[in-house]
Amino acid sequence: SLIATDKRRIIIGLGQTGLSCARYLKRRGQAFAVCDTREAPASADAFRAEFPGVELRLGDLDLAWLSQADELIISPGVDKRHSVIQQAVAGGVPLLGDVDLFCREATAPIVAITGSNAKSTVTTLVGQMAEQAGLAVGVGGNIGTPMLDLLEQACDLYVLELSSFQLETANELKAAVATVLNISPDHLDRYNGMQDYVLTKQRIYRGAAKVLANRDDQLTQPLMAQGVELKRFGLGAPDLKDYGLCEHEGETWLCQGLTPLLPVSAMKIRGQHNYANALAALALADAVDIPREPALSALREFAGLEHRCQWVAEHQGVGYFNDSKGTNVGATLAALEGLGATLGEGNRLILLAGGVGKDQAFGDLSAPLQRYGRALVLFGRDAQQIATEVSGIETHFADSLETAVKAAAQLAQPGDLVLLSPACASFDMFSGYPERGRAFVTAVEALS
Ligand code: UMA
Ligand code: ADP
Repeated sequence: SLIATDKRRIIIGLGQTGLSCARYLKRRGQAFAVCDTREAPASADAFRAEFPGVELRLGDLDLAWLSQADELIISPGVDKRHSVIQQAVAGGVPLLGDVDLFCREATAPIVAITGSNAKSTVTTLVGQMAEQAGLAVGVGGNIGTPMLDLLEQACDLYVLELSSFQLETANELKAAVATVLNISPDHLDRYNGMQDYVLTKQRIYRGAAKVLANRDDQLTQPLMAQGVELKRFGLGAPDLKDYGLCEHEGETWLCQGLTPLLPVSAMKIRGQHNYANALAALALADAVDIPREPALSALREFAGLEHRCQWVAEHQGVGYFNDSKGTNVGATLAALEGLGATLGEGNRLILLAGGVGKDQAFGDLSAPLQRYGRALVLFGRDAQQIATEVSGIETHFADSLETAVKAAAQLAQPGDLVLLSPACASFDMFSGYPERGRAFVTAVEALS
């Protein structure tokens, strides 16, 4: 139970974040209690075993109990607009999240990364750049490892992926460098419109020493930039100190100002969106003085995150890409546009798609397939529907992902790309997109 001599703290939410907060407070010898709005959260037994004697309240939130706390520490998945939480806050109880707890204690510089898309990719890249430079780097936040767990080991640098949920309660982040990579509509069930969502994302800039914004996305520009060193990245030719793309020796290069740094052909990740991600990562690395050589070396080696337009292998001159995470038409459009634009003269791509179509319309795939496609190979439950709605592309059917890969290998010519980006859920054939992606990799490996 709560000890009167200490601050009375209540952790709201018993998920990964709640558990990391509990471990953090226990390490510091501080008392706390925990609640979760579910009657039986999966981690309750584990919690009772790890924290014997600590009060755990389940089910509806109790206003009187929350109101006598000195601090409420809320998990990102819990909506702060919950009426009981709102009333407790109105009564004067401070509400904070793991970001504030983390920033109070962290002594090493923090690279703070948010955005609607590309967070995990850029976070991973900056982490690998720091590793290549020999730094002890802690990578965490929304990407997976709760950030408070990163405090258990000494670090030279922290790289944090922050969701808008986590940023809602972040007050003074004081990052060494902070970025909003891009903004497009998302999570609008949790915000009062787009402006609210944008302002939440912009909280990442609070107290930052340096800020990185996206030249091509006005909503990422800091609203209050006084006294802050501001850099920008974007796809066009950059201004003096900014990051962008330039033509050099007949090729497209990542560059800073007029200085070419790396030809995009030297990277395994492809597509304009990934060039933007590479530029952002490079700019962030520069901002915390990671040396150029290891940063560029990380860019050369990074093959993309698993299941996200991931380069898998080259077989007989054909590149194979796994975008099993492409579970809707929008994601597959991005993958087609991104990879299509990298095709050489006369080369085409073969798209493997299909599965559970979730009542989507597939006609929008026709235009990029006509522009970039050699063939479409369909599998899974809604293959026939997709074939009916997509036009102007040679179409084949396969009864498994394995036979789809074999068919694609037959159809492909040297220099072509084979892309698994199903535009569908996988549940007719797989346990989820990770299993589907692994099946693709296995089938590609079996080709050689
Ligand atoms: N809970 C309640 N009431 C609610 C909602 C949740 O009591 O109304 C409880 C849940 O039952 C759960 C607990 O709160 O037991 C905590 O859950 P949580 O949803 O806050 O999730 P965590 O397990 O703490 O994981 C969170 C992030 N999840 C969310 O923000 C939803 C993880 O991001 C993150 O990796 C982890 O912290 C470590 O930092 C996941 C995610 O889906 C990957 N993020 C969203 C996204 O990327 O779109 C934002
Ligand atoms: P997040 O962590 O923000 O969800 P990821 O790096 O995991 O982002 O990428 C998720 C998906 O977003 C990828 O499959 C890719 O298709 C798309 N994506 C990646 N980078 C960008 C970008 N710069 N702009 C738009 N979409 C992107």
